[in-house]
Amino acid sequence: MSSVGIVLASYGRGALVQAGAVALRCGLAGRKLRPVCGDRVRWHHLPNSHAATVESVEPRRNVIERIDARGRAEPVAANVDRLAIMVAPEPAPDWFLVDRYWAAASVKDIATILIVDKGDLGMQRIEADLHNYRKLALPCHEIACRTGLGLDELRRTLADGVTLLVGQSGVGKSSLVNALAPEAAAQTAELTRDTEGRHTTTTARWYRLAEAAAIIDAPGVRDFAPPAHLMRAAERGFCEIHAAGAGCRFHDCRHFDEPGCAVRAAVRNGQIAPRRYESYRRLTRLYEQLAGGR
Ligand SMILES: Nc1nc2c(ncn2[C@@H]2O[C@H](COP(=O)(O)OP(=O)(O)OP(=O)(O)O)[C@@H](O)[C@H]2O)c(=O)[nH]1
Ligand SMILES: [Mg+2]
Ligand SMILES: [Zn+2]
Repeated sequence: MSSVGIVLASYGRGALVQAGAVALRCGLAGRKLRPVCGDRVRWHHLPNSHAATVESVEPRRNVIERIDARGRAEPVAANVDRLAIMVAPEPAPDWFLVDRYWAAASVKDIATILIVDKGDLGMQRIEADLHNYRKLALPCHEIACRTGLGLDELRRTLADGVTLLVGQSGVGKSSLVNALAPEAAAQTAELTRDTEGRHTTTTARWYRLAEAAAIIDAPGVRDFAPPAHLMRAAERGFCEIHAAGAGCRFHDCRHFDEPGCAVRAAVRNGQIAPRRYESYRRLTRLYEQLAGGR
């Protein structure tokens, strides 16, 4: 007899699976099985034993991957409905990281929102960048986990579907998860007893928010980028650059130094924020380096 459960967290040689009301530590039936946080998996109890095993991974609707330093794709979470990128006035935002996350989600047609935490510290320092993202139609939610500001409205936004929460270390992702899902701390405590617990800080975790809603607290990886096979597509993630690119002389213009480039013209006349253009160039160069290094 096997049942289907959701992977709350995955480790090298096992996974924590939501099995009815309990979270169950499971081994993996085969070496090739690679369950990811958010996966639906078939699992069963071994005969005459408390041990449980993941048999198979159900087909995924999508998977969010990042590339590691060597350019290899590494899955972060599966079956995601929404990407929530978190920033705060402190630590100072890495906007390049925000742009890469947004591009990765756009490529996969996953809705993206920006959550701006620590409203109690004041938003002046980052207001200009926030203004630009709002102009690009990226929904921005200003909150403060510490005071509760904006949390009710955010709760309504996250009331259905699975949200993957990403962002730099220290922006407040886990604070938000604890504010939205009060039982999250209990699940955390349980995980620390896992034999492979040393991996938990680098592992995404799935928490239920409501009957039809969940949130995944992801580790604050700095080198996140969409996988290289999505390189051309990633350009589409920079919506304003993609739109302006329709006016370039060459249809395969990279918008670096080609003549008749409408994107660089738009940057010069202020229609495209130079910082966003710089993000685009950095991502493109990163891919070229990775391709050259193979
Ligand atoms: N002033 C202020 N501090 C906050 C707020 N929300 C969270 N913090 C603080 O920010 C710090 C980091 O919060 P975490 O929730 O651990 O950050 P994180 O994004 O989960 O970090 P990693 O797990 O390392 O990726 C903590 O000291 C929190 O108390 C807020 O609204 N205002
Ligand atoms: Mg955290
Ligand atoms: Zn161009």
